[in-house]
Amino acid sequence: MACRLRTFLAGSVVCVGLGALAACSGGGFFGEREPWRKEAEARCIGSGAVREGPGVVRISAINGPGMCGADFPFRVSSLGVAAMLSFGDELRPPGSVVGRRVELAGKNAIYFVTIENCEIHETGDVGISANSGGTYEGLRILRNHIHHTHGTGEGMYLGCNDDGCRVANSLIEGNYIHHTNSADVEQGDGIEIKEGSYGNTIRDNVIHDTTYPGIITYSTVGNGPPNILEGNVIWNSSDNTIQSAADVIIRNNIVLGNISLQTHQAGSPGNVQVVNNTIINSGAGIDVRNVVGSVLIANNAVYSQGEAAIRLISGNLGLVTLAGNVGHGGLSGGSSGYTEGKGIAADFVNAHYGVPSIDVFPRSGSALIGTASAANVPALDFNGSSRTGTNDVGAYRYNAAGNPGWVISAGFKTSGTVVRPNPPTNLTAQ
Ligand SMILES: [Ca+2]
Repeated sequence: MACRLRTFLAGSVVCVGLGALAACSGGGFFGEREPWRKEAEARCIGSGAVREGPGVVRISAINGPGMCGADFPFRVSSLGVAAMLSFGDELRPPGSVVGRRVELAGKNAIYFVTIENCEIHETGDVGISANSGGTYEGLRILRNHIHHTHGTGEGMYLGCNDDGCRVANSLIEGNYIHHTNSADVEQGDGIEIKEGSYGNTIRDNVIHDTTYPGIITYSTVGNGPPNILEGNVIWNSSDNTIQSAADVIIRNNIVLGNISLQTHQAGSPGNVQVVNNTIINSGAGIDVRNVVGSVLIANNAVYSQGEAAIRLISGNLGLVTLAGNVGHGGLSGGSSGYTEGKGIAADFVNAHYGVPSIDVFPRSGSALIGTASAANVPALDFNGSSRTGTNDVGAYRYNAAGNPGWVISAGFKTSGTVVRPNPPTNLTAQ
């Protein structure tokens, strides 16, 4: 599969100018692209900030209102530069992906960059990073294969510590990330969404064999809407499998490990929803510490071999709502919203406390079928199937004919039965 990196005038100087002018225009929705944008693009190209060449070629105009369209978009495709990949203030062609990382670097801001179908491995540091600019908005990191990182070793490192920069309204979808746990890796998170980042959707990624968490998110610190983690599969993390501080929706994931809600940097659990996940672990399935705001834990299938399935440990536990959870191991720190199931063998087609091969689709007669809290059932399930008219616990909507979707395996998650709506693209950066 060809490695494709596409950028629509990602130079920060240009985009900051566009953003500022968009704000001055009143922020309304435009059905057609405003003429001044074409003029601004032409001025940018005329300034020499963007240079065409063998690896940077002009492609057809992209129709779309506001900042979504581009009259002079470029495709960046050439490989072989000795330095790390870098986009930003200077638009440069990408370097070799093998042995080097992809870095999105800009002093001020980067918007609407797509990194798609790349294989990134044997890196000396993280696989893909976006942590030296101001705000990165509208990134699309799709179907990349990232593995065997080194150094700090994260598969993706998106944003900065303590809201020093942030990734916003971006889509991280369908990537396969594994073995960020080499002996020389210092951290090795699968996907790390740093503090202050907001409005990102991280979905349908397959992540396994990580040193630090498979997916970790921090607080948005009030910058924008929560991040959404959905439809991901994660196993074999040496740390928490999913860890979040605050401002997150975690739904329809299959977690062969645990979910931990806990304080990190400025964030503590609040504005959190953990809904319709399937969690199977030798230890506790869900741990909740230092609660400071609303936490909803609903309709999860949580099977723990040796501990409580759900542990409410510390903070203002009066702010935690539990409803419709089913599992094994019991509930600690709460009194309702959890029911003991029939056991891992009776409730799933073919599950065990371990790694794939595993099939956590509900078995006929499962305690998961029809027992969810109806008020908290999401629109879709792990496969992207509609849950309308159903009421099942865990990541899957039950189907008597069996799992209609992808079988969990060490590889890319192939598409479900419907295409989920993408995050908004008609965005105006401030
Ligand atoms: Ca890290």
